[in-house]
Amino acid sequence: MKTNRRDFLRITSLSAAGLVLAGTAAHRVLASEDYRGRMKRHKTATYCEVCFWKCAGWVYTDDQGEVWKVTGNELDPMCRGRLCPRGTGGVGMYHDPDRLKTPLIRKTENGKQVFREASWEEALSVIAAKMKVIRDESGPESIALFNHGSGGKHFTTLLNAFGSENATAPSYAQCRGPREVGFELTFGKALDSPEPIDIENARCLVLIGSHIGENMHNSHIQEMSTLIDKKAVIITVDPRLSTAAAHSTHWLPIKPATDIALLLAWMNVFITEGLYNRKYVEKYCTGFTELTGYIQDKTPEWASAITGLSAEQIRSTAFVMSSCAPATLIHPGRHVTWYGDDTQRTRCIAILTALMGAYGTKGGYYIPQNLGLPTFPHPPFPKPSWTWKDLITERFTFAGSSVSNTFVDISHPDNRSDKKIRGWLVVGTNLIQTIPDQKRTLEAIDNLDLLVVVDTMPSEITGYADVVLPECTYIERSDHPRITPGKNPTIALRMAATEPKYLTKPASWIVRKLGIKLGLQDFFQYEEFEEVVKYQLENARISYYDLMRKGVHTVEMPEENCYIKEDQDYIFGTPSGKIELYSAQLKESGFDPLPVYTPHPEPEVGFYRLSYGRAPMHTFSRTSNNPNLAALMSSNDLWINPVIAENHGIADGQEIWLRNQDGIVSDFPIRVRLTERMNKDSVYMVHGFGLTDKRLSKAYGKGISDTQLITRVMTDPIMGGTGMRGNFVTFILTNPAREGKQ
Ligand code: MGD
Ligand code: SF4
Repeated sequence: MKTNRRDFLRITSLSAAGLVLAGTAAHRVLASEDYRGRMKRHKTATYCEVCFWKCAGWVYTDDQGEVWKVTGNELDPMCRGRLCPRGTGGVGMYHDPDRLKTPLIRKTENGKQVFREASWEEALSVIAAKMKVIRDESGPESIALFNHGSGGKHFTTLLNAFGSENATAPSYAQCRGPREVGFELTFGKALDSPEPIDIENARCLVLIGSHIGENMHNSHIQEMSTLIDKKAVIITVDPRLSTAAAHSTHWLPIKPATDIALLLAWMNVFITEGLYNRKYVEKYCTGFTELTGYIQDKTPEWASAITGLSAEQIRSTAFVMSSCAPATLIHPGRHVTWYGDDTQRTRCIAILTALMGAYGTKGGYYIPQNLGLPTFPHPPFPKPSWTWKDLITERFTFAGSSVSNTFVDISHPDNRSDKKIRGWLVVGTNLIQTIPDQKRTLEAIDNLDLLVVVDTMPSEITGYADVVLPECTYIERSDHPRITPGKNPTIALRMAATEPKYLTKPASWIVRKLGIKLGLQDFFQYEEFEEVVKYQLENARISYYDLMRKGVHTVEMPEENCYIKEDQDYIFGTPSGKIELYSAQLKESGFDPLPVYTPHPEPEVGFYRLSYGRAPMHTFSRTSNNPNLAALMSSNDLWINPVIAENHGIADGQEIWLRNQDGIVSDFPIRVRLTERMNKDSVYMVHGFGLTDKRLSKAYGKGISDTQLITRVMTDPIMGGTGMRGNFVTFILTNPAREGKQ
């Protein structure tokens, strides 16, 4: 199967075969019927897969199983009965005519690589045979899983049963990882998702480069709008006048890459002006003396020269924050892999939170309550001879989860370690758009013996696969129940609302069939996945049938469990049992025990920092081709400050191309949007566009891919996160294809 050169294959219309099957799913409850009972509407419990907030909802279908709409579930605290525009548009994933429709196998025909249609039986046999060869030659650990979304859990079981624990997801090293480590080091507990932040009770909300409002996380957005209505203080630190900044009481248009200086200066004001919560700090924190000594010279005046903010702005916002404390919530951010010192930046947020006594406190960070469900019985998993942990401890001491880019490294031809990855299972993640430094990812892919991609769409990663497996959408499948920690933890059900379209299958079905072919049938002792769900719920004394009717099961907890009680001897999960302002753990491993501001590279003349973010109607690249959401926003725009545009002779609405500092030219043009909301040293675009597969009929060639231009990665030495904001671009005003680029 290995090819000398792995040509990118566009999935052509040959995959259009297959039937639309009318649904008779057994998990529906009657929603309504007309007065003669002729037209019945049914609803089926689900949770949304359009982003990872996983709001619980209802899929409405008619008697024919045709999907009508998806709505929010009133009982779910993640959405409170209202889905965001993307969630409502989720039915577009089901209806999208461009969906993958049948398994595909790469073959060479007349010296040319093409995909051919295959039956499930053949496709899974090919994969199983290749996995066995890799296992026999190099050990089962040589198979890795890249996953994102609910399919990943099914495939993790398969991988573990096979004898490998090498599973990874981009949500760590390309997203939340640094903040998990920053909080773990300081409070002894990572944050996880959903973040345990008490927005609804905050009196002051501080957003640091956090695009809340553009990045729709349903319940948090709803809570933030309540704060706006209540006229609570909102402080937004962002070089760009983001949606959140536009709704803020204070907007601090900081110079990019200097946030640590601002955060240190805020600490300086808190301590030197005696604004911190003395009682809380004395009772729960260690390292206050070291911190006090350290921040003496980190004055607002010092930070002003670095950040471009006035010393008065820095000082006065510190006073505002302290006047609302402890109900002052500094949002920890979500996509925080920016400049490679991101763990230290989130450590700053954690330290300031501790100084205000805002951890374990109403209006700050609450202590989330959690739930578990019993595991469906299976034999113990075999013990691998090595795992990702062996790689990480050598490289990134504090990584609490696997680092996807490390998996790329040990799959790459330049890997000299005895630990090698030879096969990838890629489930629900478009790695080409997701991991920065596309060239390196493609070199690693070219070096693989097996690449299996499980996706709903012909996303770019499918073009490099040896075998493509079409998964059905979340609307057509049952999955593991969602377990969500919170003030009152919840369990939400997702059951198939209709039959899978075409020849698509759910991940649960795929892993079971593949598992049987690999001789792992003992790990999959069920016929239908619903048996697993029933077992889990019933052994937790939750009625499956009740949950089918309600969709969400909530465990009411006493509110006081979420907050540290006054004078409680609370023991934190750090080695000292205290909040570690000064981190002895970092010091022992050779890192700065207190966060240090380091200047980062600046753009050369004529170049601008490439900044990127989110739009309320899209999630990464997974929604770009969704017919409902593409109708709302079909392409990204390039935000440019009018002064910059004038200097370069660029007009509003003009289409231009970009070239980055390493000479990479964008595949496609992007439309310019002139706006004063943009600072003068950066340009901005929404991530997830500029897709290159022509089968994505609504997304192909629309806008620019930020990832294509992110060739310089600033790796966080503490946990391996890939800082992506150190890339610079300049403008190309005429089509570079005419000059031989394409
Ligand atoms: P997507 O690009 O949306 O995001 O990384 P990814 O999760 O890889 O790719 C999702 C893929 O899942 C698509 O191919 C989609 O078709 C497929 N899919 C959707 N639903 C299903 C399903 O039900 N089953 C299966 N099998 N497949 C499905 C996100 C990651 O990207 C994250 S979390 C962050 S925060 C980073 N953001 C980011 C950025 O802002 N800029 C740049 N340049 N890179 C980034 N990388 C990171
Ligand atoms: Fe779906 Fe929106 Fe909820 Fe995300 S926030 S899970 S897209 S409804």
